[in-house]
Amino acid sequence: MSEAPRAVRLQSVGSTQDVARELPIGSVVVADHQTAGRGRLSRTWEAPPGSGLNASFVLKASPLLSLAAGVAAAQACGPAVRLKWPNDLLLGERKLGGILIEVSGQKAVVGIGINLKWAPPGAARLGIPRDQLLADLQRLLDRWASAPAPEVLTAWRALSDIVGRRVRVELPDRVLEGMAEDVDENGSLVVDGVPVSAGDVIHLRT
Ligand code: BT5
Repeated sequence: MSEAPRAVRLQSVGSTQDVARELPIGSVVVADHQTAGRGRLSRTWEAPPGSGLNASFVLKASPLLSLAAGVAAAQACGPAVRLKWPNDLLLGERKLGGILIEVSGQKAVVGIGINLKWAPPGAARLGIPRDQLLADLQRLLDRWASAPAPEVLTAWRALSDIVGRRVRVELPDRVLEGMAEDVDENGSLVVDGVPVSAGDVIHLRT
């Protein structure tokens, strides 16, 4: 018999990702504060206690989950929020939130951080109640994680303004500059015909 999903609320934790990793698919972990919140590539996610949403959702791994999670998070935040590949949430060109996906086997732990009452200098925040955002996020993640790939790609393209722009992509081992042509069915960004699966994008002015 498979284990039942859990909803865990914590006051303080190192990272919600590490608690969620041990739980079955369908579980969610939310914390008021993370003492070691993390971003991608060993970077730090900063948020004072009670200042934002720190949540990790355990979902079934799938190739387009990263884009599906981005669409769900952007829609949960409201119509002004846009996506920057791979998965920054932007409000007025400033970073409002981020998504970290860690996969092990069949399981993907989707960590979402969104600034609500506080944001670091240069970043954005959204003045909405955390629990309402969490409920919307949960509903939209379920919907988009099981949506057909063409629908996810269409929704992601509509929420991002990257396609058709010149970009510089900082890859772990090199820098690539060119035209962002599309996102493909693996969630990769296609730059001058080359699919890129991990990196940071800087939009260049034309
Ligand atoms: C991300 O990484 O944007 C993914 C962040 C995911 C955080 C969630 S919270 C729940 C779950 N548990 C965790 O431990 N993590 C997840 P990345 O694209 O690597 O961006 C990290 C960079 O964003 C940092 O190096 C800072 O420059 C910047 N940053 C840090 N905290 C921020 C904040 N609160 N708002 C805006 N930018 C921030």
